[in-house]
Amino acid sequence: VFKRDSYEHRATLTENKCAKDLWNLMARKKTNLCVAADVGTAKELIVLADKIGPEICILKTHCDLYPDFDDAFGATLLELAAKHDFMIFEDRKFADIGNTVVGQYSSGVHKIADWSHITNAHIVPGAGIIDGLKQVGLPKGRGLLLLAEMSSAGTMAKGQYTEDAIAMAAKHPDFVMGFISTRPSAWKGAWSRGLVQMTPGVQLGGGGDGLGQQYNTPDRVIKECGSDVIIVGRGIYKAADPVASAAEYRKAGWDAYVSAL
Ligand code: 5BU
Repeated sequence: VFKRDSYEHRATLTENKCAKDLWNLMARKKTNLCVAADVGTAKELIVLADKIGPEICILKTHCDLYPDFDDAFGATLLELAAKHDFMIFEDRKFADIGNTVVGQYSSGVHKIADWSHITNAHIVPGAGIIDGLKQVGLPKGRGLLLLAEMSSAGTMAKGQYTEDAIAMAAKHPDFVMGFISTRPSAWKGAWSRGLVQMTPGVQLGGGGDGLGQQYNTPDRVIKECGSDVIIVGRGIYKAADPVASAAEYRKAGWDAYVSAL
């Protein structure tokens, strides 16, 4: 078991507003469950978010999946986030040069920076991508996750690449709020405990999906892999009863965290 500090304590170790808000939210609401709401339409997403909102700390979106995305999308989600006390994470995985991501993050069709508290980026372009996203996001109090590892089979994000992500995060403690990771308990490089570790590829039954996704159980992700937030998609929104399933994942994630303190 990877021993950890409480979420409350880790809130005091970050310089990023979003990370501080998230640590405090998780402690207050007693949930470390992020739902990946990869449903077919924005309409379905909004219905789902209203139903499972009480169970989650974060609603993760892929806004380019929804054919009915419109200008009201962000405001509607922000209302639900306030109503149910959760944060929004657009899983955009930015991957371009600084100048291009400034436009992709702030404007275009989706105007992500206007409504998403959290977003993420690949580090493959080098540190300029962080400078670009930070120019847009920091004045709005947003937070950035770096993809230090991925959950998919054969991922290139490992070894030195992961070490480089850790080093880049350390240079931007005001804006980088944490990582997407799969096994931070095994990392060699030192990283600030104010940073949040979020892990996708979570399902109670384990296994995979035939397209490279690899699943770990909530218990293993939190206790053995050293993560802080479990990200669950199909395990919840494809379940016969998504609300009951969200409650089950919430309990599994929270019990694992409490037992690792
Ligand atoms: P699933 O249905 O629980 O497999 O959904 C996982 C979600 O997490 C989905 O939205 C992916 O795009 C996302 N994801 C991932 O699965 N693996 C990664 O390494 C990253 C994101 Br980064």
